[in-house]
Amino acid sequence: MYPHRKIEKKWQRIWQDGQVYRSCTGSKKPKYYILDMFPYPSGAGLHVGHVTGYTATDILARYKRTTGYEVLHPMGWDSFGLPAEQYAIRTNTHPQVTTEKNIATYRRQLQSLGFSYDWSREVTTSSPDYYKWTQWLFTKLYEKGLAYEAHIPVNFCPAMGTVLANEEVEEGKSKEGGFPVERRPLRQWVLKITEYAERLLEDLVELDWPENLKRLQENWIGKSEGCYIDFPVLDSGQNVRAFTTRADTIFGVSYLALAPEHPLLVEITSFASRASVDDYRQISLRKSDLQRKESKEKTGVFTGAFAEHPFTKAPIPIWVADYVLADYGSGSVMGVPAGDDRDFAFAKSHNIPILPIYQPQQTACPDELDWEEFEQGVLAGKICYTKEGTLINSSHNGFSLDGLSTSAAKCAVARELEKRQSGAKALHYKLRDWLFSRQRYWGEPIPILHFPDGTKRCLEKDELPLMPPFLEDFSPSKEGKSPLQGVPSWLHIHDLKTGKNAERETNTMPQWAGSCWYYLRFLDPHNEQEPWSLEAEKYWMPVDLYVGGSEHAVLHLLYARFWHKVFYDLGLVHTKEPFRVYRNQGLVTARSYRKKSGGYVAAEEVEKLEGEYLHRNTKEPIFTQIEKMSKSKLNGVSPDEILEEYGADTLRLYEMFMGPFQKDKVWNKEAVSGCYRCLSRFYQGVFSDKICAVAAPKATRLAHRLAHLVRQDIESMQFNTAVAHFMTFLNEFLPLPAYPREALLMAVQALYPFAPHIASEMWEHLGGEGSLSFAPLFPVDPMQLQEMELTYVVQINGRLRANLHLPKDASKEEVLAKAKELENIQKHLIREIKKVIFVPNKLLNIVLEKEGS
Ligand code: ANZ
Repeated sequence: MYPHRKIEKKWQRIWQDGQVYRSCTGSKKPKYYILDMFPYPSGAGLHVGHVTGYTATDILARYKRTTGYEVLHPMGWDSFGLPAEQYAIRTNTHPQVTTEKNIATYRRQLQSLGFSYDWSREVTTSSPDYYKWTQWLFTKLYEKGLAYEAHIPVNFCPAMGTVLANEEVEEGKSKEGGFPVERRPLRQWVLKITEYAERLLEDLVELDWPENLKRLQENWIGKSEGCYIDFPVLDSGQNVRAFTTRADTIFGVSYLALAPEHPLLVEITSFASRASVDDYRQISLRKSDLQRKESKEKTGVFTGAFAEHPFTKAPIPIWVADYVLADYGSGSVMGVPAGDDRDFAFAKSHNIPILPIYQPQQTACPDELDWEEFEQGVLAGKICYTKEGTLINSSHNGFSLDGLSTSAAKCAVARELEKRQSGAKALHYKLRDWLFSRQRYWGEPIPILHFPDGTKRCLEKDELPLMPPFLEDFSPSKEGKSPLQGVPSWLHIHDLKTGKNAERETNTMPQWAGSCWYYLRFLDPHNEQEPWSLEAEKYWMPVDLYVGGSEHAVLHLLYARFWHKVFYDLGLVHTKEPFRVYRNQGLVTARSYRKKSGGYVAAEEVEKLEGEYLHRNTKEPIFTQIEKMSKSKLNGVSPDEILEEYGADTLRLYEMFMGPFQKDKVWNKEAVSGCYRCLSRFYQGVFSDKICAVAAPKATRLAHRLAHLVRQDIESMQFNTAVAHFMTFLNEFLPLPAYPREALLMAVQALYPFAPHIASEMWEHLGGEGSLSFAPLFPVDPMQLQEMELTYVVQINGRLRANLHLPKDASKEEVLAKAKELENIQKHLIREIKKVIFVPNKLLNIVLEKEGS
């Protein structure tokens, strides 16, 4: 209905050939750095779900340019790492080859959507001129003592032949691929992210990020304040030191439990218990932390040893139990069955006494229990009480907690422990150091040389990039060795700098490495002397808006914040945080079709008969479901399909019209054509003979109103309502007898960030001044917006008492405040207000207390 192919090609060529969206470092204008999460270029290409975020940021980038900002809007490829390598293995081609091919597809797709990226700044994490600097930054971390080697039990995935970070494992399986994961000790590189735990937590406060996302990071860091309590082991000079956040429960301790890895275990285990403890250890060490934490059954074995209670001096049995984790707190627990669910379960299955220490609070009684039953149960040690309350049965030799509240008791115990020198205050974080090595081919080689005498050194800047050898066979070995170990000519070298023979490190970095700093490389992507210049950093940082998927809430965003803080300490950046504002895009979902016998089928293979879905050929019944778009579920829609039929502007408009940006949305192909028709109608209007030079009041008012509403919506990222305003505008504007040019130019400008090709074509046709991409916005005349006031009905007890003229979308509070100013309302407010019912943009009903109440 309008020549979208011709128009879009034309403008894309103009933008690309003229490098129109190149951003200028150090310009006099205020800067706006708007960043997308760069994709890893998988073989499947983009689907329309990926495009929502990119469309939103492009709208903002284009809009900001017209409001006078120097905008940096870059794009690149996160092309190292597991997904790229897995794809290469599946298709039996070298990752270099597949990566290049996939990047070309992604670039073509993004360019055909008309995104205004500064393509001169494109970066690729797997290219040597990029990873040279990833390696160099690693050496900076190493020099700062933040990278170390350790033999640690790691999550090993035999199917993929690699180690995975905790974050890459879910319920004992690899997140990527769903393969079983087991624990194995391996020499690894680890980054000391824990040294930054407190700052990573503290600085969350100043970030404009969704609250739920901040909570996720907070929980991941998991700060716990508590204390260590020392329990002297009988007949040995040793102490078992337990970390607890509940020192108040000290009189409820009836056993101690050590993690199977605990160094004291061998020493204190009695002769008689040695065999059983040993067997237990062997079994436990094969389990992952997650399995150990989440197993319902709390297993364990008695060591035969006892420790002394610090206050009562009673002997306390010491057990080994694998629900106790080696690397949290001190790797041991003071067991309080009456106050902790895990300890309760453990005590029950091993016949350990349960010592009740709390008088429960009635408010803590669960709904399904009767209060009396609950109270009796807690007091008899038959029900575990994990809430706060008043302490009982907690005194010995003049030291008493009885009658104290939980918090008062915690303080009293801490003080007493200090006095007796049998404990200390302690702070713990759940956050673990970051396992930073992988036994893979397709990653940045870690730039370290090992010498025969056990010393090592980092490669220097002039020795980087350290490139991996070109391997035909890059599959991981089943023993967890890096494929690089199989290349002697690369592995063994004579080091010219030291004159010694050396062996190269064969581990590579995880896929997160490149994305920890890409936002900084965009600032200065061709710099050959340094990863970025301080001058560029000073001008552009921090990122003003970062948009991405919620799946990166913890990993990428935490790792990048960590590296950034290290850069800050090194004087490489001037802000403490990289991403000032962050917004999540909602998922795009679509209907998927699954056969009863298993396996998904494409929508084209399905027919609907009398409300039931059947496989077109076999007539087999089909289950349908709305799920996240993905290639594996065959419910992904390629932008290419839509581009061909309707063009980029329609796709962009529809992506935004689907629903609120930050909410999940369902893709509906039929609705795409509605957006296309809307653009066509506007196009026909603009290219009709109804254009006139004289202004007309209604047309002017409609245009100002549209401009005002759309700008407001863009600023608050409510893109769906902006599109709705545009549609309303068309419905009211197109029937007018004549189209004043000024009004049309204003409407074209409002449409531009959403549908830049068609808008540019119209701008040119109407003789708009200069390039639409940079034309300053027409000022909105507030006089033209008066129509935006609405009449609100004000009732008291359901009876009409007044009408109020107030701006559209006034809040309940605003309307109520205004209503209270009216005489006729004041007169009727004779009793207290019981409640206020508010129907936005319509009505306020004030309900008064009944007489005499
Ligand atoms: C006694 C106690 C009594 C505890 C009670 C809780 C409730 P958060 O708050 O998550 O930091 N703990 C300590 N070290 C552990 C380890 N290595 N593995 C498993 N559990 C460990 O958890 C702190 C609590 O977790 C500590 O407080 C300890 O149990 C347990 F009514 O000590 B508590």
